[in-house]
Amino acid sequence: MKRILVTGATGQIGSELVHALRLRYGSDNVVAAGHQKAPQQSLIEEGPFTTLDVTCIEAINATVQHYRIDTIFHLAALLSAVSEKNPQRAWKVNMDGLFNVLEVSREQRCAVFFPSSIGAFGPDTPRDNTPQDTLQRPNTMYGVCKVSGELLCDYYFSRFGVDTRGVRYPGLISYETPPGGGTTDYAVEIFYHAIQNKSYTCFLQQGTYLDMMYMPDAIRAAIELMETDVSRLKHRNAFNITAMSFAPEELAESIRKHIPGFRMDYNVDPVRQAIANSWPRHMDDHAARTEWGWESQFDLEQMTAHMLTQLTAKLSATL
Ligand code: AKB
Repeated sequence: MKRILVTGATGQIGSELVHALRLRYGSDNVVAAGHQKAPQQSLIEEGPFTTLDVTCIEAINATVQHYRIDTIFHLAALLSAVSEKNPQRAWKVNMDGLFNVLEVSREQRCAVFFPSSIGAFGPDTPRDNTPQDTLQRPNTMYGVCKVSGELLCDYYFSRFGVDTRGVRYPGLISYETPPGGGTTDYAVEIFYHAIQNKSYTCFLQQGTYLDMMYMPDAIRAAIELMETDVSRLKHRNAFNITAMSFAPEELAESIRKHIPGFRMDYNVDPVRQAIANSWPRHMDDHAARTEWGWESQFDLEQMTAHMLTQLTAKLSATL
């Protein structure tokens, strides 16, 4: 990786991945690309930023040629709840976007990182210790796009030799950029509400266990996988990775250790609850551990403490 393009750079993962890649590979060598959302000041100040619509293959091609890109982290996508509201648009952005990136990468010989998700699984998948290779019949448009994306990445490697790699991310928790329209967003929102109001109304019901990860682990996973000597990889795409699994009431309890008066009640959103009910409770990530040494660093308590400290400073609040 010498010259890197990050699509979806203004999003939850992108904004932090760009920063980490720039520290590692040099600011001028990492091009941040966003589309509709206004870019954070730091994205523009730190290095090159461009506007890029991933549904336009000519625009991707021009960007890759202009900046002499050799690696694309393709993050531009709609999240699960938003995709359910507008499945047609989700297909266009999530699938056409990926297809365009892979086509340009085939022609321009770029490596590609594609983030799949726990959303690539469905109600028939074993929900506990979800195996790396198992039944995948998702019943959401987001999931259909993710599982198709995993297959498409495998295909572009086996058919055209494109160096595609990727992970299945769990719900991601971060304080820099809020997620927009996911099913696991409650695990981020809760921190803002805990700090600002000492109470939160959760849209998933008690007992909804889902895999989760703190953003520093997620960023490290993407970079480590792309830097791994490829001869170590048996799988290339869609590695299960996880760091913790908890239900909303356990996250609330963890926050209460720092904010004793914190209250949580529930107003369940049936759409997001149905999506969550079709996802794994806890994935088996031993393939990632053995093939490229994946290891998480933040558990629930460490993540909660770090989130509260960072977000309190960001919001200029006191606990
Ligand atoms: C979402 O909730 O849509 C995402 C995901 C788990 O892929 N955070």
